[in-house]
Amino acid sequence: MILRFILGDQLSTSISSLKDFDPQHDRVLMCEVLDEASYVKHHKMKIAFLFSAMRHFAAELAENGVNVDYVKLDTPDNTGSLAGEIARFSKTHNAAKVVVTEPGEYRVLQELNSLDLNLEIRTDTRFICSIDAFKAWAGDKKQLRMEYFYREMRKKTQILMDGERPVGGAWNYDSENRKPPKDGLSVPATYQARTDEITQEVIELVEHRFKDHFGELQHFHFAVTRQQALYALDKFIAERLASFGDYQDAMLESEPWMYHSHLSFYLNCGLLLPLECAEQAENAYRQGAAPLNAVEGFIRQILGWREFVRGIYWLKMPGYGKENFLNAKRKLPPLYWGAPTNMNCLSQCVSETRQHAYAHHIQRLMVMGNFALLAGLAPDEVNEWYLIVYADAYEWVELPNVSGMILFADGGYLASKPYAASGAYINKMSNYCKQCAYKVSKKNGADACPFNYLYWDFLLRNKSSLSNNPRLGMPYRNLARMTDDKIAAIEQDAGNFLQRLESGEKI
Ligand code: FAD
Ligand code: DLZ
Ligand code: SF4
Repeated sequence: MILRFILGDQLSTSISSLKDFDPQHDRVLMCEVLDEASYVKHHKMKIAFLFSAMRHFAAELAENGVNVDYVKLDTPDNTGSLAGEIARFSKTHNAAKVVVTEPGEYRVLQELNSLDLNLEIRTDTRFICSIDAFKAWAGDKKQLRMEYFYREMRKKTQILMDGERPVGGAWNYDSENRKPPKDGLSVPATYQARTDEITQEVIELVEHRFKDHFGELQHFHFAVTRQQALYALDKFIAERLASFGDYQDAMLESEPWMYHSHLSFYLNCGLLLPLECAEQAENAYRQGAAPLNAVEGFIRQILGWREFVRGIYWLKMPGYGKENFLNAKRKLPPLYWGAPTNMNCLSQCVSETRQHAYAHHIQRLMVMGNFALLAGLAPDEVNEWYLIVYADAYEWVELPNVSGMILFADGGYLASKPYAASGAYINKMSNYCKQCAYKVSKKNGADACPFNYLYWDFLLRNKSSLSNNPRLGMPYRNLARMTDDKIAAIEQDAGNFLQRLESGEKI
């Protein structure tokens, strides 16, 4: 018999490890293990979501006549590790072979490879670009650019293409996107799944076993079955996609979901497939239900960014997590865990993250990420935070976004310049500044928005590493025109602020 091992983020019946499954002889193994639930202290909602989705998936396989061994966290014989459970069940069933689809994390791949048994690791065909194909595309390029990779993915999948040409004549309609939020926007409610008995049992387990982990469970509403996830996809296409492009960067107080899709949880654990999401968006465009700028923007996130960061992860591991181009060393301040702060934008984003294990892209990038970059927070601490707090976080997608996109820790391999911005950007794209104790219009002084002086101080501090970057020519020229007094005021405000941050004072 062959033992088919399915990881918690491989909940797709089309997963390659199930190909050629023989229902007469083969068995499936799935396990909840303490090692995976606690190697970082994941958000409570993330654990509950994954355990519930795993239990539902195993039940569906069993209903379809598959012999499944499902190990719950509290099962007495549970060895607590993936390798331990594979070895245990391989022995129990006297398996001739164990078949698994390649995991999403280097750490797990190492663990699988440490097993002393006949193991076959198969390519994860849910991704559009295989790890080898990405390596071949990257070749020995010094810098990789998502835009060119994305065009290849459009050609390969023929999504949003008219033969050889992109639909509408352009590959990218970003210039039509990213409008500030309008007053009185009425954002549709996100999909809310009913909590069934399986989910309720898991919520109680998580409350009991992981009570000291960050996060709340009250608002649990995620889809936990493929059917529910498909419904969430339909709802996004019908109700939000048309405005996705326009409000992609917009942030509003008490509107955590905006016009984003909220599908990353399902895509990353396998309940949805990337290609079907992109195809459904394309159909909406072809039927006139959503404009091209929105549809192309959404498809670019999935065919472009998602595949691109995964390719970079496997290309650059195992060293990627250790890179620290800007030599950032500051510890993660307690405000990331919910300690009170007067900075309203940070406070809003952390509070929504705690409630929902979700924040949309621009909150992750331009608020939490921008602050981490400007304050010089250490990449390993920032990476761990992002891996913990978001229900869609697995290292293959989290690490390149954090080390590459927000912290510029890879020196520009993934992004052509650091996404550093002053308070003016946050003020333009949100209504956070209206309720803030700081004044976004003030550049210096005790009540000035800290993003304003931290932005210039970041450029000054990192001059030797960044001033040659052609995309930073303009800010460095502006800096060169500043008077000595202005520079001294920036350095003094930033120095005071960072000292207070380090001492744990409320900032
Ligand atoms: P939408 O805005 O609706 O986008 C549609 C889909 O596109 C997403 O579901 C996602 O699958 C994909 N996508 C969009 N942007 C990216 C991106 N930059 N990288 C990879 N896929 C993308 N995404 C994760 O899935 N897991 C993470 O751990 C994660 N960590 C991030 C950390 C930082 C610092 C930043 C800046 C981004 C991170 N992202 C991560 C990317 C992005 O923020 C999330 O995918 C998105 O917010 C999920 O919400 P959504 O499904 O509503 O996305
Ligand atoms: C994130 C996670 C958690 C919390 N628990 C489990 C688990 O109990 N069993 C499991 O198979 N996977 C779990 N995962 C996902 C893994 O930690 C890991 O991120 C992925 O399997 C990598 O592909
Ligand atoms: Fe954030 Fe500055 Fe605006 Fe306050 S004023 S919400 S700190 S950007």
